[in-house]
Amino acid sequence: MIYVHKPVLPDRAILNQYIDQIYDSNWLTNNGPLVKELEQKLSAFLGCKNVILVSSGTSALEVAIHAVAKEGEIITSPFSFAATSQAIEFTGRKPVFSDICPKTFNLDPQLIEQRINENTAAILPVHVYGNPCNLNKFADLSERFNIPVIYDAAHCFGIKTQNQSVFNFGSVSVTSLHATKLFHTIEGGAIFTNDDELASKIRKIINFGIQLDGTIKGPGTNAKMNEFEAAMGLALLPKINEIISLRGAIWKAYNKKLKEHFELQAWSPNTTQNFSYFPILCQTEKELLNIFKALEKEAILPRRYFYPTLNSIYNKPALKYSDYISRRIMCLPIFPTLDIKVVNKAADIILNTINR
Ligand code: T4K
Repeated sequence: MIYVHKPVLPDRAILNQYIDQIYDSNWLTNNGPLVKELEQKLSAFLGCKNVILVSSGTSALEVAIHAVAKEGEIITSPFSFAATSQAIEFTGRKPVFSDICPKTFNLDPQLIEQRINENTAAILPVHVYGNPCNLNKFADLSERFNIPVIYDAAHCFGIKTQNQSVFNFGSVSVTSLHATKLFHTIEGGAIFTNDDELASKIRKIINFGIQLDGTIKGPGTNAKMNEFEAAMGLALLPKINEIISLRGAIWKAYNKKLKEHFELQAWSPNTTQNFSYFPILCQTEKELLNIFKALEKEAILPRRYFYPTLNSIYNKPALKYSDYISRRIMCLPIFPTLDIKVVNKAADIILNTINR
């Protein structure tokens, strides 16, 4: 089976060196030495001031919401993975959906203002497939209405825009370090902020709300990353440039064959790519289903990221462009060890199926 992703595993000898350290120290979790080392290395590699490692991308979202958003409504995108709106609901806030731009697939900032009211607690845009949102427009909204922007940057590891990491934007940014991501810690996530005071608050929230003097102040949870997860990240980090370049070769092979036949995502200017996804926009949902069937026969399994749209979870009416894109979008397999022959075969099956 050729799945949409295949997790990268690090060199065993390098991983073993880190596992040996865990056995020597007998320190398994609670802000251990390997978590600290990985935070420092990620801060240097990404160029981000404060990197706080946590147990998942979802817990990163939940903690970020608790840290910066009052109770109330959070305006977000219906075109995302379930974690985005689930984190809003799980923290007791109400998701309010706004439509996306049909070219970038990101929340359209022009439509946000009409949804802002006195109950608005935050805006939570998603950089879909790693494509940065219109950062200047969201910064402007944040400043004018004095509401925080929490970026769901789950797909963005290594992306640079405006000459710096996309994680540096917003009141706070979060990413996923799940096994299916280009850089991972098996399960895991990270929170990024330039604000030292906020970083210190977040560090307390992820550790039950325990303060420096030992008193406990809510909100608090257990969202800590453990040492084995950090070991995986430390062993993988030296391979990151190779991982991105192998993905890039696959992305380019798909692009060469398919770009004339499908509409592709419009990428933000002055922005690098990490080649996490290769989404194609089919002309109709029927065409998408036909392609799925044809690929499945050859054991190639793309995914409908993201279908259905998140507003359907809450029985909210569909939004025009989110619904349009969600019904037609398909993400093709892309991972570093994917054979280019399989990529070409998948592209040929697709082209034969659409017959245009
Ligand atoms: N925000 C956004 C925008 C997100 O996309 C995500 C997660 C989050 C927040 C939350 O972050 P986390 O809490 O997950 O850190 C997968 C990932 O599990 C999920 O992390 C990711 N987004 C989402 C887009 O994709 P599924 O339900 O598609 O996972 P699954 O198990 O079907 O895996 C995808 C494919 O990968 C499978 O077809 C087979 C392959 N696979 C998977 C695993 C776990 C392997 O070959 N080996 C493996 O170990 O969600």
